[in-house]
Amino acid sequence: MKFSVAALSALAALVPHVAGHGFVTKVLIDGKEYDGNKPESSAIDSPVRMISTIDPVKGADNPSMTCGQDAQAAKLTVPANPGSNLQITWMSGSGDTTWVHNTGPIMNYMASCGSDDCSTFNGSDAKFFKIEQSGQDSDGVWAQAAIFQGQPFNLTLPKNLSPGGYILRHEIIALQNAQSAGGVEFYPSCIQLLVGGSGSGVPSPTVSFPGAYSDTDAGILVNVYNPGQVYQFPGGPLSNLASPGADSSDSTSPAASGSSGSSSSAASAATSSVAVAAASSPAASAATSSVAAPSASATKTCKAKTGSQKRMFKRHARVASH
Ligand SMILES: *[C@@H]1O[C@H](CO)[C@@H](O)[C@H](O)[C@H]1NC(C)=O
Ligand SMILES: *[C@@H]1O[C@H](CO)[C@@H](O)[C@H](O)[C@H]1NC(C)=O
Ligand SMILES: [Cu+2]
Repeated sequence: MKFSVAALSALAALVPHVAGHGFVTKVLIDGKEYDGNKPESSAIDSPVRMISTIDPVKGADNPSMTCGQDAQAAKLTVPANPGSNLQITWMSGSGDTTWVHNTGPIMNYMASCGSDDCSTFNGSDAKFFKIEQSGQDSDGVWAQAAIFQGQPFNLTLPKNLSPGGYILRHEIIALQNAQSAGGVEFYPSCIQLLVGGSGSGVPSPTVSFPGAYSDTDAGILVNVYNPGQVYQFPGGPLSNLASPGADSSDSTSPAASGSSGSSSSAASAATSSVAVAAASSPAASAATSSVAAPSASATKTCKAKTGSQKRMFKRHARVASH
């Protein structure tokens, strides 16, 4: 394993770093599509708060942990309902390259904007409640690997949300360098939603960003390449409003702890689509096995000769590069 990590790092040094991060380029809400805001351009009519750079947020105490790098309120707050289905697409570079990281969790939080429609709401005062978390399946493949393959992330809003304005804080954490202090990469992105319906849920517990994470949390300063470890999600437990099944490979709940990394039944349901998608094409399944652990198989994938595997190899090298 030492050998293959070193080999990947050496290969990664050949690849430019600049395309290595990214942003939310698109969100579908019950089938209605909205473009994201491209960093460093003029704000468009979008519900996605605009960030200033595709680079990751560094440091759990960084004010940009709220909604991403220097995030500005979005022009739109768009309709949604309790139980709405969202598809969130991440891209890298200037929005033309598939997301380049495959290691680490995806988590989703919401916060009420109070009497505000979110258009001026400052998320640093918000009380966020966790509605979903996705980790690894029983083979160690992270939910993020599907984003790496170009799939959107699918999210169902809680069924008992009270009506009103909400910020959805959707977050990818990239852990490929998280074994070193400060190596973790945070990618929060906020989407402004006006939730209708007649729900009555009062969320609990709630957390703040920054505040919910610490740089030394077990899920933030972590060597994900340690075999057999159970990932500990940061940010506390799922809130009472989270849907059943919103907890993918939860390692923090008593039921799942001590289960040596295997998923709960809800977790298998939540991540099975990843495995199915991976199995459906040889290129994808090569990618998945290469991302599960940087082992001998990853090195083999990198040496493979087909076009798609070569492309995967290039991306894989970038993944390891930062
Ligand atoms: C939000 O509030 C924080 C803390 O008061 C402040 O530092 C930050 O600049 C505010 N953000 C915006 C976008 O107004
Ligand atoms: C999300 O749903 C879409 C549409 O059904 C599907 O194509 C995609 O693979 C799903 N994403 C994941 C990560 O399962
Ligand atoms: Cu990156």
